[in-house]
This record gives sequence, structure tokens and C-alpha cells, in this order.
Amino acid sequence: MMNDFKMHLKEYVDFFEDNLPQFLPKAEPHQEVLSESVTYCITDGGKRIRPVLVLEFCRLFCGDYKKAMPFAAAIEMIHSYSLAHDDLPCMDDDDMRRGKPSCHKKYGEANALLAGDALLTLAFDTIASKTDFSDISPLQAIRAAGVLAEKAGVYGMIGGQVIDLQSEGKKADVEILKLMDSKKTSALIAAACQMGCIVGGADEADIALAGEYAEKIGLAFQIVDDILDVKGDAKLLGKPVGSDSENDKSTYVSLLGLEQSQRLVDDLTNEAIEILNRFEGSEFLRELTLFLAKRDY
Ligand code: GRG
Repeated sequence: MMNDFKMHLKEYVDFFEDNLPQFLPKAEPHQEVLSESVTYCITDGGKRIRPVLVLEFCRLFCGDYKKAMPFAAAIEMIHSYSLAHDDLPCMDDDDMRRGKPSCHKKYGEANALLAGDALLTLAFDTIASKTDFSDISPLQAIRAAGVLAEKAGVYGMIGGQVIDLQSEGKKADVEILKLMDSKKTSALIAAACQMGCIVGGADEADIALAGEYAEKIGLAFQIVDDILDVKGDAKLLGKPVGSDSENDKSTYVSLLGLEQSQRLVDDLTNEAIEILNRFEGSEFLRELTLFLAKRDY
């Protein structure tokens, strides 16, 4: 039997999956491969954690989550593009993603590059053209788009990816690892939480607090990802394990060992929950935080 948390999570994921297709591109003459590869990258297999965070933070502040759907779609577009590009031969060169061949394995390298580019652009188009402005002010939408751009770009995910590339083959220290993961992983999670806050009408103090919460769960999420790359089940994960050591990457596990890495996850999870205690009605987020720390996929 599903408990309340699992039912609530399913409601969000189902709502997201049901509504996503309306935001995806239609096939255009002579370029069918583009809509097909874009749809392939974003459909099926993902946990949809970032959209769920957008929807729940919006609900927390205004009681309604449905109006945040274009923003939930936008963040999953950015996330899916980053995965398609990260799998390319010039990056991690991974053949499997979300339980199926990675985008370049299915459509070729050039098409995978373009599918990622198209998803990145589509994210901002979705916010600009699919937001219901009878519900959300243009100022809120622009602010949310700005947060997404900042966290996905030079000062966020792309910056983190550059640190990642430069660290390959070298023994990075834990401080560099924290800086890298704060940008590569936490930044997009922070964008999800903060976009939800902005669309829900939260004040500045709560937007900042959501950013602090995201920093903690983002780091914990990445450490769990590193742990699963060592002791996870490839079938459950939908991708092979062991890619970090194959690519000669320093991770929390390689630097601190499994036990200390797990302790760090537990500490960060507790700190994240401390922050949540300052938000009234945050029981679902508390359960989600615990669920992410214990995940096996
Ligand atoms: C190459 C543009 C570019 C960016 C690369 C996000 C990223 C930066 C690379 C993806 C690979 C990776 C391990 C990133 C760290 C964040 C992370 C753990 C992503 C996986 O997110 P999940 O577990 O994936 O939420 P699903 O498939 O469930 O959506």
C-alpha cells in the first residue's frame, strides 16, 4: 500500500507526465528528427525530482501547484539537455541513460548536440509563451526565468561542468569537489526550489531560505549519486555503474570512502530538514528529502 507521501509524489509525477507533451515541439517538414530526438531525451525514465520541487514549492506558498507547470517543464528541459550533452563522446561518453540508449547512440552525435541545444532554448520559450499571465505576473515569470538562466549557466551548472572537465585525471580535493557540485548539481536544484517560490509568491527571505535548503539537498543528492556509481544496481539506475572510476574522476567516495560519504549525506539531510522546519506545511518536502537520501535509483 502506498503511504501519503508516495501518493502525493505520484500525483505530482503523473500531473507532470500528463501535461508535458503539450510543451514539446511538433514535427516540422524535413526536420522530423529534431522533434523526435527532443521528445526522446525528455520522455520516460527520469525521476522528475526538479519538476516536483517546482510544483511543491509553488503549492507551499499559494496552495496551487498547477500554475507552475510551464516552469516545471522548463527545468526538466534544461536538465534533459544537460544529460544528453553530458553523455556525448566529448564529455562522459556514456551509452545508456534512463534505461535506454543515450541520445547520441540513438540519433548520432550531431543530432544529440542539436536536441540539447533545442531543449535549452525551448525552456525559455516555454516560460515566455506558455505561462498563464492571468495567474502569474510578467515580473514573476521574468524573475523565475532569470533564476533558471543564472543557475544553468556560467555561474551554475556549466561552470560546474568546466570544473569537472578540468579535474579529470587529477586528484581533486574535497573543497574543489564541493565547489563543483554546488554548481553542477545544487544550482539547478536551487533553481527548481526558487522558481517554485517565485511563482507561488514567496517573499525574499523565503526565496533565499529555499536556496539554502537546495544547496544542502543538492550536495547530498550528488554524494548519493557517487555512492550509487560504486554500489548501485545498474538495472535500477538505468545506466552502467563504475563510470566515475572509469573516467578517472575524484568523487566523495574515492576521497572519503563509503562510510564517511554516507555520514555526510546524513548530516546534510538533517541540516536540510532543519531549514524546512522554518516553512509551515513542509511535511511533503521533509519526506522527499529523506526519500532522496535513501534512494537506490
Ligand atoms: C554537459 C551542459 C552539460 C552539463 C553537465 C548536469 C550535468 C552537467 C551533467 C549530468 C551528469 C551528472 C552526474 C550530473 C550531476 C547531477 C545529477 C546527479 C544528475 C542526474 O540527475 P537525476 O538523478 O536524473 O535526477 P533523472 O534521470 O532521474 O532525471
